[in-house]
Amino acid sequence: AIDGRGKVAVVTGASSGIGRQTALALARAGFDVAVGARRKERLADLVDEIARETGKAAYAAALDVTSVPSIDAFVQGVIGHFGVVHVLVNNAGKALGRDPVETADEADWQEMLDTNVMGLMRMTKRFLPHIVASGDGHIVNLGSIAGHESYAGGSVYCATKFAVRAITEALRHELLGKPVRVTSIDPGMVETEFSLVRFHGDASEAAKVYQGVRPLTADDIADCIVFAVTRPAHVNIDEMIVTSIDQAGARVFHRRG
Ligand code: 8X3
Repeated sequence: AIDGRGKVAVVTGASSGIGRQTALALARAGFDVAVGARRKERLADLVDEIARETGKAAYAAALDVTSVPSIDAFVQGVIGHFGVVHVLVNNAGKALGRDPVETADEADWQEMLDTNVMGLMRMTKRFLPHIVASGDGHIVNLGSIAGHESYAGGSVYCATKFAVRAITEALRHELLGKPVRVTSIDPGMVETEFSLVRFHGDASEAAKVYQGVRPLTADDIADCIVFAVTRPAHVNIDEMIVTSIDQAGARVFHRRG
């Protein structure tokens, strides 16, 4: 494996969950990291942890991927700081609600589309010239098993993750012949704030998602991302679908007791 020394990696949605653990894991693998999230105060603790463990000074800035001015300021800040970007991990994303089409909240639909699709597109578009110019670039999109199979109550969330899969594939075609790899990491159930966010803060609904199963952890997915970005430059990991041993596909779980 090639380590991240001399390379800069950007991680969005880094205040918690998969984004946070990925930033930490990339720093451990030798990357310089730039992290963004809406909850900027939560990034301070991550920056401290990265410094403590790796001696590296991470760059942290506020980022709301649904806001064009916020994206522009973030991109400018990162480029101003490091001058180059090799790896972009498009992690910022969310599910909101698990209601059928008939009763689901349209504002939730809009926010998922804005974050998971438009946010990812805008970040990619702006960083892409820098990633190409790095000479050894990599875009990692966080898809989902929900980008392969839909389920009741998941119409728009699944649509956003099907969209991420389409975007990843299109990018791989567009970037063929350029020094940029494109990977999609597609997890099943991972225990993070994901379900608390999905159920608008309802902790008992969120807990039911993980009841009686051994869910993946954010670290399990961070491992996969680090694996993908530390292969030799000619090796493109196209897609990794990763589930808990207690999950078979998007809808089938093995629950104990
Ligand atoms: C998260 C997986 O199954 O909750 O993307 O849709 S699932």
